[in-house]
Amino acid sequence: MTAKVAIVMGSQSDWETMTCAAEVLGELGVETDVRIVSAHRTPDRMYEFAKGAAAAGFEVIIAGAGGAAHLPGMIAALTHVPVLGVPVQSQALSGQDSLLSIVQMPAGVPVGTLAIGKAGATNAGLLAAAILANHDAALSQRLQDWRARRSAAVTERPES
Ligand code: RP5
Repeated sequence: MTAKVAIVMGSQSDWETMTCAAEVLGELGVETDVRIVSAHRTPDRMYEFAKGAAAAGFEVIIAGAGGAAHLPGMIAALTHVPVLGVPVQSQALSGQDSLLSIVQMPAGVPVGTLAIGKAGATNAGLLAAAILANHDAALSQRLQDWRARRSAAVTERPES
């Protein structure tokens, strides 16, 4: 089976964040293809990946980057495969730069932008699973079970 979800990131340093997307998708039994693809350091690799994404069978691309985070937008410009952008928390501006770089796409080239950091990466994974679940009943059930377990884990009152 080939992976339907690609997780790409601009740098090895983004993996600490982006591993959260891979982790939750793993829990849901969704295979991922994880790569480092930098828009400014490996632009040819980025172009080749994005142009070939649909033919490679990817149905969702999760792209994480920090700082002047143009990777998700550039990938979205090169493919019609839906792109979920994860703003990685930068040191200089705590990820606000990443967030604004990713979220402010001009009309016509959408990037579904998540929260800054690990919460965003986890939610990108969950959204990717939900998208695939639209045509995968078994995955849909696993996702619903996952959510039900999370709800069941919340106690009614705080434990002392
Ligand atoms: C961006 O610059 C990457 O996405 C990363 O978040 C940030 C810092 O990269 P490194 O200097 O750690 O390689 O391209």
